[in-house]
Amino acid sequence: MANLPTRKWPWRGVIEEYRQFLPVSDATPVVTLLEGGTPLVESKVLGPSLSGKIKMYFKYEGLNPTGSFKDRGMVMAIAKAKEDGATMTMCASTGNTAAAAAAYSSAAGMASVVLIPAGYVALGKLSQALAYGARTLSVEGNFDDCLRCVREICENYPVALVNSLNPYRMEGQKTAAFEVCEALGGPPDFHALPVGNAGNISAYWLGYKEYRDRGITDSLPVMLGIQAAGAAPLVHGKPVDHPETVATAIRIGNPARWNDAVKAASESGGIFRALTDEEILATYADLARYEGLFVEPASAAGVAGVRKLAHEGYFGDRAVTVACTLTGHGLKDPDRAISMAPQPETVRADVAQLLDILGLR
Ligand code: AN7
Repeated sequence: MANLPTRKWPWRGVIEEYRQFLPVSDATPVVTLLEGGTPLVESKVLGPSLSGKIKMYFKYEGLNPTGSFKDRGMVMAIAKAKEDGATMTMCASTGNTAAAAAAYSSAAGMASVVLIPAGYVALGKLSQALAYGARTLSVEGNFDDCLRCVREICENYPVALVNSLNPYRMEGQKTAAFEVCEALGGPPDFHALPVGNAGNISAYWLGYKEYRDRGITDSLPVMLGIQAAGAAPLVHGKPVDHPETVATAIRIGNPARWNDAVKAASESGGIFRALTDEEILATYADLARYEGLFVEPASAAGVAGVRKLAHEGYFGDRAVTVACTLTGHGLKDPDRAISMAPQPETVRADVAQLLDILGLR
């Protein structure tokens, strides 16, 4: 039987809530912005509209302090870097890692440097890196080029690497799996999420296994990793030299956590699937329109994958629960939202005209 903990309000952030599961001690500085504790929302429209007996849940990670799941891992990476005496952090990023690194570095009194691929970072994320005060360098190259530079610098100079190669990132991010188990009274049957650098799928798998191994839960989910068709190295089994997708967050051709992600899928009996940009954007629009959940494009990939798999009969006829991580907030990419919807009409401040337009008289 599941042996899940109960939690008290107010939420104290992932390090305090999960201290016994994390490599922290009294010497580890507290740098929390009260990340984690995000809602697991049951799907009211998209899930019930699928064939089969699927109960779909959304782990809405856009409600973290910087608007993405990255905060869970970043609080750990930054706390440990501070504990080790670092004064400068560095990361490569498609935007969300940069926002989180910049915020937590500032909160911990450290300088941060973020390398982003020029022209391919959504506006909201760029605004965050700048506002939090990161030294923001726009690199002529893609994410993979940025990460190569960061690795080389951090190996040879006193700068703390806070990409998901940093093991503390994985430790923090695994807490999302704990929360899903606590919300459902056990793990879901399936867990779907977008995969870019492949840290998150690896971290969820760590978390699910840890709760099971400690006897807190008694089963494991099947992990479903969803990539964009133009950036699907894990689906093809080889790196992609020139990754392309409108879901810029997952525009990554050579994921750093490749082996761990493959392990998560194979150990759990799961799969990687590629979805087209059109499929991802259709679900992106539907999540906002029908569920009231505004996410960034990449964040819709997991849900889009589940819809596609359901249409193919992947889940069969038995009753199953499927958790989907919505990794980042819709406000991260306002340009995409605006380009996909009708533009607002300009009207006079005149009630009669408004009544006519709205068909109310
Ligand atoms: C919204 O910020 O890689 O597979 O540099 O921002 O753990 O990489 C972002 C990744 C999914 C993929 N959804 O997660 C970065 C970065 C959103 C993301 C992913 C990212 P990983």
